[in-house]
Amino acid sequence: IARFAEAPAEAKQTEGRRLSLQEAIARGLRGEAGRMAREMLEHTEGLAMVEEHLIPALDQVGADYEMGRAFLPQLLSAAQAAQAVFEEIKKTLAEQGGRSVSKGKIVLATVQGDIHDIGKNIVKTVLENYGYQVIDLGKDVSPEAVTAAAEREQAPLVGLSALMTTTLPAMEETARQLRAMKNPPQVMVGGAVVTKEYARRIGGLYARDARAAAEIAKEVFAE
Ligand code: B1M
Repeated sequence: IARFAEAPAEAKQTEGRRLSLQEAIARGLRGEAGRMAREMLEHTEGLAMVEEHLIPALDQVGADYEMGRAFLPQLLSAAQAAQAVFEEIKKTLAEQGGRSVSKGKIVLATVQGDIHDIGKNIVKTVLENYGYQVIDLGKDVSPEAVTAAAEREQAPLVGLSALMTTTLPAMEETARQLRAMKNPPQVMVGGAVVTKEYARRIGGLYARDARAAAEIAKEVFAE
């Protein structure tokens, strides 16, 4: 894969100089990325690291994948390296966060057909960090399972994540089923393919990133 993806040329460019965290993630160097993240966290804020290094690295691998320059195993190793970085960020967030009082319950899921959960997991950690109790249903969750959980938990807010154009219909259907509940919760939607307009169209509140998700939660629970 490296040969066909012209990785040797790239490797030459970085020979003799230190890799950046973004490069370590993009190349799927899990151990290296985790170690660099630990060091950087001594002087960089966790969420800034997500925005400035983790997301750009995955965007780069995603673009290479789309152009046929990277393949699924590389996408997977980059995702694993990103997860190692996020584990380090989570540790520091846990040390800073005040979790003792729950400000309210939020049900969270990646929609049916979609197994991308890195973004959802970031949103979950940030919401927990802000003091919310998050019921995480995981990934590839059916509209019925989301609705059943919202009902069972009596959660005023449900968060849905989708990363693919092909799974947007599942998000729409889930939102539709949630709206049809007797006491419908507010629905917050996010993920790289979701736009403000799309969110409005399906009756959801649009969260661009994890910080925006926390802002929305604040507003919903203040009501
Ligand atoms: Co895949 N993948 N992938 N992938 N993958 C994309 C999404 C893709 C755009 C790549 C590309 O072609 N350029 C493309 C989708 C194309 C489309 O739209 N149709 C794609 C594809 C095609 C696929 C497969 C189909 C590949 C295959 O099997 N042939 C397959 C899908 C399987 C399935 O889901 N059924 C697949 C698999 C995978 C991996 C398993 C290898 C891995 C996922 C690992 C995992 O999640 N555990 C993976 C990865 C890593 C990506 C990319 C490279 C990165 C996604 C990511 O984690 N970004 C992605 C390309 C890209 O995004 N540029 C791609 C970082 C993450 C922090 O950002 O999730 O956007 P994001 O979250 C942000 C915000 O969006 C927001 O907050 C987060 C933090 O700021 N947010 C929310 C997200 N959810 C939110 C919810 C909220 C609020 C905010 O409230 C509820």
